[in-house]
Formats: sequence, C-alpha cells, structure tokens
Amino acid sequence: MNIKTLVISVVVIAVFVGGFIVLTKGGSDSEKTTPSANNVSIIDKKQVITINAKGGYSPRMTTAKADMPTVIKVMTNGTFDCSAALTIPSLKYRANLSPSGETSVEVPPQKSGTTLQGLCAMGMYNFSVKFN
Ligand SMILES: [Cu+2]
Repeated sequence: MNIKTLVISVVVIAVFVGGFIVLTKGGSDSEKTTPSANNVSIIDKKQVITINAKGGYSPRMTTAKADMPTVIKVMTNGTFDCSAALTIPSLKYRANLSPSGETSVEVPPQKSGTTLQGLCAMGMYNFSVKFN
C-alpha cells in the first residue's frame, strides 16, 4: 500500500464515520422534537394535569391516577373562542377563563374508572380525563 492509497483510505473512512455521526445525531434530535403526550406530572404529592384551551382542548384525552388530589391547569393563550368558557359538569365547575393565562381547577381524588369531562359552554369542544 503506498502513501496515496493510505491517505485516500483515511479520507474515505473519515467521511463515513463523520456521516454516521451526523446521521445518528440528526435522529436523536428529531426524537427530542417529537411532541410528548405526557401532560400529567406530580408536584408535591399533587397530580397536575395540563390542558391547553384554544380552538378546542388539547390533549383531548388524558389518563391520570385515581385516588389522588388533582389539579387541572387550563392554559389559555390568545383564546377568544368559546373554549375559554369552560364547564366541568361533574364538579359543577363553570368559568370564563381570561384570554391568556392559567386557571387551576381543584379536583378531589377520583375513583378508578371515573372519566371526567370538560366542555365549552356550548358543548362543541370537549376533553376527558380518565382516572385509573
Ligand atoms: Cu363552544
């Protein structure tokens, strides 16, 4: 093997390894930007469920833990549609949310198998939280 072949081999290997690193790095980056459906967290022994209200509610379906004090944190951000008029019938909750901000709705511990539903005032948008 002469020196020229050696140099070319090294360059070829460098390109392959470099390309591989770029590709795998790109892969993990795209994984990070994949939206996570996990909108439930536990803070100070309290379960916090985050729901975004704007042109409807998202996520539409949440699975949460039963038998645990819970807060539903409703986030508005330039919400001028009727999803700002929130009702949660089983809690007898009804509120007109401010167009931007967050509103915490206290939810007493729910039995396993309970599904809590939130609705806009006209009932055309909804979300549900299933307690397991
Ligand atoms: Cu509505």
